[in-house]
Amino acid sequence: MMNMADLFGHVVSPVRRDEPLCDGAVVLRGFALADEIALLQALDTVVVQAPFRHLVTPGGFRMSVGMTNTGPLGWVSDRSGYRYDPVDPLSGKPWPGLPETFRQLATAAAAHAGFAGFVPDACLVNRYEPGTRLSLHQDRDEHDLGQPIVSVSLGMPAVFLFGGMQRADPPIRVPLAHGDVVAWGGPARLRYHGVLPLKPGHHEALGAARINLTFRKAG
Ligand code: MD6
Ligand code: FE
Repeated sequence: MMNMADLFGHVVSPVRRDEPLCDGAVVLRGFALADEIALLQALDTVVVQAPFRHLVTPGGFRMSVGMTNTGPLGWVSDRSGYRYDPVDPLSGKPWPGLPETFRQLATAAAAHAGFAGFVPDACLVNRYEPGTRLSLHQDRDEHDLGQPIVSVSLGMPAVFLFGGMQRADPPIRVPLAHGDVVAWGGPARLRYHGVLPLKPGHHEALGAARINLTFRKAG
């Protein structure tokens, strides 16, 4: 993270900007930058306990995104379908506990976006390498679709596709960079979305990877 010092050498907060995407969805530019070090440290502790793995879709395709989870519930996919599970199928143990920095960031971002009182019980961690993509989908496996989703981008930049309520609705392209947060809910909650294939590159903190944290209230 680059901290900008003012003329007197005081460190001031990183640039933050709010960019509404539509009714119910907003990009909070740089919202996670102030917590960068703590977030990356907490991420390390999570992936040591629950490493990234490539899940299989119900149709039998290996997802190109590497995934893991932290929090009481984890999103998993296998031949039997999609579900939230309190147990990591790889270890047979509960998912790693939700780091306090993660929870605080998600709650603060949601409140800033107009969703006060958001308390996530699931954090899906996605890992992209150059060439990795995420096809258009809706997030609809959560019980209460009245709860928003908060998404934190770390590492290499990516182009987020933000579509409409039908898969065929043409999506807009939203560039997302390290530290950007997207919060969405309400009328936007079931919009189709995805990620274009990651371009080759490198990020100073994470190398040739993009990490996305999506916080949900799943149960
Ligand atoms: C990603 N994000 O940015 C994938 N879903 O890597 C998502 O699928 C997503 O960013 C629901 C809400 C926000 C998201
Ligand atoms: Fe999604």
